[in-house]
Amino acid sequence: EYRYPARLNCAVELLDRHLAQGRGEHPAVVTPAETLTYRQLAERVNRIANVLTARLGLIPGNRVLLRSANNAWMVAAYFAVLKAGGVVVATMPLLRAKELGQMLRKARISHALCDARLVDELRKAQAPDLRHLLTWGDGALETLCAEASPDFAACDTAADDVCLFGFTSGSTGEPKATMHFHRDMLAICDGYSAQVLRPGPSDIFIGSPPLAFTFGLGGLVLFPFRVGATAVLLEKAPPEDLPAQIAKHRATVCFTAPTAWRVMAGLAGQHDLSSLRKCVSAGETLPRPVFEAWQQATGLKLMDGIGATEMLHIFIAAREDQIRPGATGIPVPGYAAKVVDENGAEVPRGTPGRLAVRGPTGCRYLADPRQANYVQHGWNITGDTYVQDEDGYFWYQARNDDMIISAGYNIAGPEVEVALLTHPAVKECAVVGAPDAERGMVVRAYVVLHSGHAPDDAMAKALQDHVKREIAPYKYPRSIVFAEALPRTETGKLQRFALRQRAAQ
Ligand code: 3SK
Repeated sequence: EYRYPARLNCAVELLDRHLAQGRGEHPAVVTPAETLTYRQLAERVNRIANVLTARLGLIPGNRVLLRSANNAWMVAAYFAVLKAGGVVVATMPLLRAKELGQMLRKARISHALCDARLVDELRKAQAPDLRHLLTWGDGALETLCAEASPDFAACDTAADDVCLFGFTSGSTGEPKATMHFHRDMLAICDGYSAQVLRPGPSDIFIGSPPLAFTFGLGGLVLFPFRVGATAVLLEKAPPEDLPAQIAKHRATVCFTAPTAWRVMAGLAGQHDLSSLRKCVSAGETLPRPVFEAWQQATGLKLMDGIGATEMLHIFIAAREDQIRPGATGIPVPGYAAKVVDENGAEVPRGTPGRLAVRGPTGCRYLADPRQANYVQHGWNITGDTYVQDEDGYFWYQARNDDMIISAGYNIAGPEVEVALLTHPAVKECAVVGAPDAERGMVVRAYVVLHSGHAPDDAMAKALQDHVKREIAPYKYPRSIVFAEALPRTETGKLQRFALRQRAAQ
């Protein structure tokens, strides 16, 4: 299904094609600072590609670190590297010198393009292979671009040349670089986007994930560009502000995480969100109360999906007419998924087990022995526990290491979280196992309360009783710890491992 020519440069397919087909004057990128049509963006891309190759000696296969918030220069730099046959290594703006150094060394990065506002940490990073560091926003790259030609002939890359290293920190340990090909960039557009999301050229995409996270790359750049639509890029998109931005830009497609949708549901009534057509939730499992709150507030169904940096993007989801609230969905066309036991044998429908998936994209870690854990017998083992029902729908239970075994019961932490979230005092929560002499583990909930609620024993008891009413009483959190905030990764994912460590102390 995903057949591409043997020679393929994804930048040509995603960007230059629109000029060749007469869509050069359509807005490609809108930011608070500027709006670029496809033609203007292509020109900037070409100038940067000329700077990279003619001035900085970039050759195909060189790895280029990009460091920026979501803006038009970041997108142009991204496509310039792709078009020149380089390998993009996009990094989260919040990363520090230590983490940047790990990536620079692991990926043997030779070139870096960086927003001048973020360059200090990069300069502090130890990087023996880094030969060129160029900044924009301070005039350095801009000056070279002004002197460079606006034309650039794309590098004649192969469809399966690596074009992107997506770094993932996983839950702990050394960051891993996942390698993706030029054809993978198109496969996620022609798979998840074309067949589940189904956008058109008049769509206006908006959202919060950083472009360095492949969730953001796909949702805010590749998917709109594949169909010649418009991407609104915001350097900061806190959920408190996103509804106003959606209203301002008349955005039609929004990508963000469940925690943001939850906040936005509370604010929806204050804004005109009538332009919105598609609301994608991923990055973490979507609790059913959030699905319901958003539907009640806007009449729209949140489109849940599970993706992974290893798989490049979402591989299980559902079109709006296929959504079953609470289920993640069914495999995106072109992917196969099953639930397996420890030995890789498929378990009966209705039985929890490890999710295994394969399709046009998949995990290829750069020089990392953990590859053998992730890909087993040709299947990607994502680290999630799922149940598949009789109709083929996949229902998330937990990350494999989020299952809590307490007095012989198997309890999925996220299920207890969903129950807690239906209590009006609970703003956020995370449930992990805490060691216990009697029961092996007990269910512990870390709870952030909405303002105006007291974090006292009476509240803890009220929450425990509430959970016992919502789900099987043996799952209730025997231990409740009130917190001001929960630890999250730079992509906004809950760091349950940090709470597990805290619970073990
Ligand atoms: O959930 C994730 O981690 C993810 C990663 C990459 C692309 C998309 C998603 C949802």
